[in-house]
Amino acid sequence: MARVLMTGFAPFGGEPVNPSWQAVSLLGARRDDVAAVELPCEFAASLPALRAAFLEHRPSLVVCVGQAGGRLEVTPERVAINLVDARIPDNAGEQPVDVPVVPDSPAAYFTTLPVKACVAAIREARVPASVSHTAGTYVCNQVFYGLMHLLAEFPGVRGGFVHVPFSPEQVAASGKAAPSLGVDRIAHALEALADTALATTEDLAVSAGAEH
Ligand code: PCA
Repeated sequence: MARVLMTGFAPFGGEPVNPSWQAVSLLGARRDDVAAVELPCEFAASLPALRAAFLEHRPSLVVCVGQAGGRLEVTPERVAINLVDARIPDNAGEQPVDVPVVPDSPAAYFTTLPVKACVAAIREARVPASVSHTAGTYVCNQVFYGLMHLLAEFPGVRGGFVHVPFSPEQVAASGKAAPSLGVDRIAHALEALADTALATTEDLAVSAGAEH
């Protein structure tokens, strides 16, 4: 039984790769206790795939990971909102606007990862990181919300979501001007995050707030 289920996403938005899945699969190959699963970047298919992976592996920790092109750092997310508002179509051509992830459910869920302790551990591993207070309104937020909604049925299982930057290869191949982080560094950060979440239930009492 894998202690940790970690998911990454398929490429989307015209990108040839998704560093979230590249890093997660690297970590899954390195660690026996991590089950790595790729989720489709599709509103309809992503949550059933996550639920099936959860029921197959029965982990005590679930970490879903997605690409946030343009972000500078590895960013554990603090809050998932019950809203989908897609800026671009998903990989199935669907572009839902202003619909809930789960009707008649709470407006938001907080992560159950100790995000501040995770950020401290990732920085300790010499990878830039900070807490994020928005996972957006696209497939990643949907999966994050759906994960926390699912875990509400499984007390004792903790989980959350992490956004990661583009990889240098993606940025170089397209010529876009954007920050990037190597897939190996991202995998290293995810490992530090998972180890910290497994070992720590109490978060650090330090500020990670933001004015905007
Ligand atoms: N990032 C997108 C969806 C899949 C991914 O890797 C997002 O942030 O919603």
